[in-house]
Amino acid sequence: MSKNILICGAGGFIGGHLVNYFRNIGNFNIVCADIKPIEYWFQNFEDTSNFSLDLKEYENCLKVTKSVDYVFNMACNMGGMGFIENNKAECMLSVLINTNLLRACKLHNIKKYFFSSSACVYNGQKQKKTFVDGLKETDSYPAEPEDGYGWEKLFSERMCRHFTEDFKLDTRVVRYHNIYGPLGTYDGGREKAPAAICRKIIKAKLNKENSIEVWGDGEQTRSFLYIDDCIQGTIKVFESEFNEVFNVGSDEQVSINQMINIIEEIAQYEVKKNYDLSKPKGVRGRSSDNTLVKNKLDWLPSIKLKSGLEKTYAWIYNQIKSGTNVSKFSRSNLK
Ligand code: GDC
Repeated sequence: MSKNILICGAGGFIGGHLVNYFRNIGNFNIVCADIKPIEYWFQNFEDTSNFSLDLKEYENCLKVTKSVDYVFNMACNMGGMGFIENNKAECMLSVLINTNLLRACKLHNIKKYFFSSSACVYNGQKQKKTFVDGLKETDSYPAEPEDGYGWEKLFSERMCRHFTEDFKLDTRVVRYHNIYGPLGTYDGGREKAPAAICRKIIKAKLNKENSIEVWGDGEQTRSFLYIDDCIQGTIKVFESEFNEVFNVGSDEQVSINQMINIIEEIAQYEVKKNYDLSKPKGVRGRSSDNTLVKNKLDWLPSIKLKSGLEKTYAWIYNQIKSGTNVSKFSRSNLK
């Protein structure tokens, strides 16, 4: 018997890849929902039921969760540091999406609910050095998450937990650590560092310019997870029997300068870095500790940063060269 799956945020980067994953497996009726008009979804397919609607509204949540077995909530108003640092209220309003989806899932007796949380829930005090120990799942408390976006994610994680405890709704939660790859945002203000740096180096190369702007001093560190690993980790957690929170991230910690060097190598083009210390920088150092996910689920990411960046660079290069840009939709059009 085929299963009915709802993917919220299906027009976004991770959501779009997840829809495609289930299409390739087959035997699923896939319902897709996203606030963006369908023509602006990163990936949209004719063999899925597609809805463009605002999941902050309870009635819309009721509509799309009807007759569904499993729900993936990948929907939120988000972006890289440039977006989340300057749009805290907008980010926090995503609490309505998760809250109303949970209420609708409870009413419709959904079998399992997945919530996509973020490394931004982690306590800022543990991210003050450049190279840091990987963040363990327990490092989110005592709570001092990223202001705005991180607080919403931490609160919504907790809401999932209480829907499980009080209403027996089966939930799964993961904390994504900076997911990157093709078919994601690379300009317009919401892009994260891997896509932004690829775009800047590609443009410099094409326009024969010799420098790029880098936010901060470039010594801040992150770990980046390639989208294929992200989907594998997501499925692993979703299918598991454990309903505690798991990191889905890489522990290959690099400074932004090191990542730039890798992208320069891929591009075969060197640039001078103009460091702008006034731009949003976020935490000083961040990486994922994967002990729990390895021990409990026997899962670790497999794609090295260089290899993921090669694919990402090639996709962005083709987008820029061909003048197409799937990430051109601006949500301000919706207001
Ligand atoms: O935007 P992001 O990838 O988000 O930035 C990583 C680091 O790269 C920051 O210190 C930023 O200042 C630096 N950086 C340097 N140049 C640039 O041109 C640039 N653009 C961008 N965007 N950054 C640049 C993210 C959140 C996400 C998500 C993940 C979870 O924070 O924005 O919403 O939840 O975390 O890990 P980052 O890693 O700080």
